[in-house]
Parts: sequence; C-alpha cells; structure tokens
Amino acid sequence: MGATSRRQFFGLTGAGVLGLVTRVEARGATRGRPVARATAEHELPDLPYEYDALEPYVDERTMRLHHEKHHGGAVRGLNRTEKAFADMSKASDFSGSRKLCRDLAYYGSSHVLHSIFWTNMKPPAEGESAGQPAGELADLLKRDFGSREAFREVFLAATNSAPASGWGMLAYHPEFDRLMVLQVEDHENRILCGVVPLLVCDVWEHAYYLKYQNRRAEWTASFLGQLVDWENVAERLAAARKGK
Ligand code: MN3
Repeated sequence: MGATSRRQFFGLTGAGVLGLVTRVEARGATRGRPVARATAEHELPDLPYEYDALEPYVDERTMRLHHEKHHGGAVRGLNRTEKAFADMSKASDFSGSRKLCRDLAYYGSSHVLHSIFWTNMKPPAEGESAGQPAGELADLLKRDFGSREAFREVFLAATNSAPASGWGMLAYHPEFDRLMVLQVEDHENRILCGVVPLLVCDVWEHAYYLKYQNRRAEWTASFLGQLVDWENVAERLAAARKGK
C-alpha cells in the first residue's frame, strides 16, 4: 500500500467508535465515500511508519508486539465474534448472545481505537517537539478548554488516572458541537454515545511497560509532547464536523 492510499485508508478511521467499524476496512476509499465491505473480514491495517520509527519514545519491540499481537488479536477476535453471530442465527440458538454482544463491543472498539492511535502519531523530529495544533482545532481547544495548556492539563490528568486497562481520549461530539476529554475503560466502557474520537492515547500496560515500566505519566508526556500528529487530529475534526 502506498503512502497516499494508506493515508486515505486510515483517514476514515475517525468515523466513531460505535457502529461504524466497517469503515475501518474501507481500504482505498476516498474520504467521505467509504467502500462498504460489510461482509468482508476485518484486516489488521499496516502501520503508517516502520516499527522503530517512534524511537526513542516508543521502542521497536513494544510497537511490534502491540501491533501484531494486541491489535492483531483484536481483529481476530472481532472476526471470530461476527462469525459466531452468523452461526447463532443459522442454528437459531441465541443462548450465547450476551457474551457475543460484549465481545463485539470489546474487540470492535479495540480495533477502531488502535487504528486511530497509530495514525495519531508520527515519527519525532530530532530535537523538536511534536508541534502545536493549528487552525480550527486550535480555536476549538481554546473555546472548549480555555487554552491549549488547559486542554493539555485536562487530557494528561484524565489519561494518567484512567483505569489500568484504558485510554485517554479527545473527542468531538457532533450533537453538542464541542470537544471533550474522556477516559475509556478497557476499549468500550465510559464512552459517551455519539462521540467521534480525534486523539487517543493507549495506557494499557502493553503500550508502554517495556520502556517506562510503572511510569505512566512519562509515557503520556512523551506521547503528547513528542509524538502527536496534530494534522491527523485536525483532519479528523474537520471530517467529524462535516459529518463524514
Ligand atoms: Mn493497545
């Protein structure tokens, strides 16, 4: 996959955690015109950079394990769950529906969040910070949090105090027309229905423990200070505000 198609592919992953998982697979689609592949199996997307590209802030081994084993496991779990749903209907035996509904939310949300997470980051420029949000994104951060620095404090406080298996999230809510910071428990709990995730920070221990051990706040400071691709976040906001 070339850089352009990969960007388009990942560009569609901001469609929302709930109910729009098939958009993640819209390989080759142009923005706003997702290719429906409702019956196809979900696939693990390629990273938009090499496994060692985020060094020294994320080590190659963590990236490889995280992408292949953890995100890959979520994709396999999602496909397994969807197949089990179909089998359940064919057999007219719905005794497993409680577990399958839970698994669908868990694996599906994991797939969506990880797909967004990879594209929220870019290789760090040597000796430089990740830069700053600009344009509409900067304006809304100021409007809804008071200042960029206030947003940064809120995001880090929420992310650092998220459950041991969880995420920090900056999201846009189209119905409320505002930005908000959320904590996610596991991949699917404590989500406010209808939000579109713009920026997500994985704080499951597999995301940082090999390098940072128990120092979660060092990982989240590296993420926000050195790795965030603010252009990706701004593109997600623009798409969300256009209803795409
Ligand atoms: Mn993870």
